[in-house]
Amino acid sequence: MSAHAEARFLISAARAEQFLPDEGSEVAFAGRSNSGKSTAINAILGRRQLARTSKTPGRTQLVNFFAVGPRRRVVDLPGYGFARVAPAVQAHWKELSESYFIGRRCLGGLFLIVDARRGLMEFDLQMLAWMADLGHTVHILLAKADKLKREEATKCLAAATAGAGTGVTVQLFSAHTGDGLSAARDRMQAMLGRTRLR
Ligand SMILES: Nc1nc2c(ncn2[C@@H]2O[C@H](COP(=O)(O)OP(=O)(O)O)[C@@H](O)[C@H]2O)c(=O)[nH]1
Ligand SMILES: [Mg+2]
Repeated sequence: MSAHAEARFLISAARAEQFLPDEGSEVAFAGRSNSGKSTAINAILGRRQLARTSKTPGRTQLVNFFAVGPRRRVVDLPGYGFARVAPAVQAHWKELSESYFIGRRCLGGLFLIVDARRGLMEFDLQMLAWMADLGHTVHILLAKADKLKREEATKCLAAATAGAGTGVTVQLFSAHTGDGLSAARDRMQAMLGRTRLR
């Protein structure tokens, strides 16, 4: 039985005015393009094709909202750090992201998706610093952990935990093997239960 059998797509926002009202509670997913964000959302919600996955990253600059329960949402943010995107696209990413993160009171927490083979990169660290500034809770998924040998995965987890700093939680995750799936679901539920609106 899926954890979120009732999960459904709500809207794609290309501009801040299209964001859903700041009410109820949300968990957002961010990360580099191709880090495994959409795949993680699908796995956590137990829905194969809910969030679209792609082998040609960096195209979509949309904020996708999904309902996962009454007044509970998951938000798939546009990926970042894709070297080939034009400056105008980068500026759009920044504008959309600022509009979303600054003052989003219903945001219970952010899932930051990181490719476990790469570990935390410069832009991930900038995101972490920004979220700390804004007071948003962050949980890191070291995704595609199935691509690493056990000792590499252990090292990756230790390095990311050290690099992420205090207050940030970190775990290994694989949508393909289900490794870390129940821990990720538990973390998401906890985040959805805490909001600055109540
Ligand atoms: N081996 C493996 N590949 C994955 C996993 N998660 C995602 N991928 C692959 O990584 C690529 C990018 O995934 P996607 O979810 O579209 O990334 P996004 O751009 O961050 O949303 C796709 O080819 C996925 O099949 C995983 O857990 N294990
Ligand atoms: Mg995606």
